[in-house]
Amino acid sequence: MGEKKQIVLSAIQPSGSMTLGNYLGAIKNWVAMQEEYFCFYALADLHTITVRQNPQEMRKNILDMYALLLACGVDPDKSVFFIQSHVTTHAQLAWLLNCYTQFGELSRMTQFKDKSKKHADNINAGLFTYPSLMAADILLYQADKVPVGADQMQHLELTRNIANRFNGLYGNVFKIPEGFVPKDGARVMSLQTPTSKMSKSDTNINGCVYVLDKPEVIIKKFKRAITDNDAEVRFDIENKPGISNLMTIYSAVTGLNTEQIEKEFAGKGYGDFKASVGEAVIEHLRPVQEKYQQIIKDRAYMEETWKKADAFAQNFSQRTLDKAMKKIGYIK
Ligand code: ATP
Ligand code: LTN
Repeated sequence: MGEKKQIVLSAIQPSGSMTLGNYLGAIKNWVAMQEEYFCFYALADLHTITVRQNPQEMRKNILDMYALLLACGVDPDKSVFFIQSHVTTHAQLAWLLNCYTQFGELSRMTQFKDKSKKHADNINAGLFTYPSLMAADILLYQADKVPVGADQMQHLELTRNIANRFNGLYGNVFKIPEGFVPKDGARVMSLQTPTSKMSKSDTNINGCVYVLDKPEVIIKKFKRAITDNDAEVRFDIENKPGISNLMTIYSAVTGLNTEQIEKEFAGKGYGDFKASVGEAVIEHLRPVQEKYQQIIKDRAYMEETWKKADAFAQNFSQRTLDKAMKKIGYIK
């Protein structure tokens, strides 16, 4: 771990089972970035309770997600892969940043508006201030780059605004981070409503392919994917959102570009195309699924891994928290 490497931070919520969207839009990129950057990756389990969770399921989701990320290739020898709730500085800095974040800014967040509609019976304060906790996650580690799916760019802009505001008042406390959206597969849409993103907390599970879905389930979901009536495999997000989404997925798992895919399926029906996408996804996920089955059985290894990472993260982030508190006027 070279000293001069740029710092990367990203996180994923254990709010359900990892989707193909999370994997292609975010996690594949986490794995790739480990070679070049000093990476902090977190399981954002504090964020998860902004939507009500069942305790037993939550424990299972945390363990599953931790094991699955290791299976995807997050490497504890290269990166600091920790659990957010185990590192006390996150909640602490989030409180401070709440007082430097405006009501109006938070009200404009698309995710807040979407989730308020989805969970109209529980529009809690945490759901509203979710972005200041996310800002704390990032700013604590003086991150240079934050790899996220396209849906998170708005939160990243807000993080930069909060950091600039704080630095404007107190001098250089926080590094101003840059969002980083991968070129391929950046936004995977639901197979059932291809105009909204594939999301692990979605209630329509047919729209969502999970990384741990069995092959027969994956094929079935792709065969049922919503398309259109003009029977031509052509990329056109506006008029053919379903087919374009399938092409995005196919491209991400095969490495073929749009033109090559259009050529491969010229004159063929949607049935053939959907089956090919399903098969390619199954092959792509097979090694990840196999590795997951090994890791999830080894609780001792997982625990040892996160304890080491938690301690490193605590120590590293404490320096930023101490500095911010001192600047604000707290005494030791
Ligand atoms: P939830 O439904 O609980 O909000 P989510 O599936 O939206 O969860 P997050 O844990 O919020 O996922 O996000 C993890 C990472 O995956 C983020 O970087 C996010 O941008 C990315 N991501 C989520 N959904 C997609 C998608 N459909 N396409 C591409 N990237 C995605
Ligand atoms: N809100 C993020 C998850 C997340 C995150 C972060 C991402 C929590 N903290 C810090 C990047 C950096 C999401 O992807 N929905």
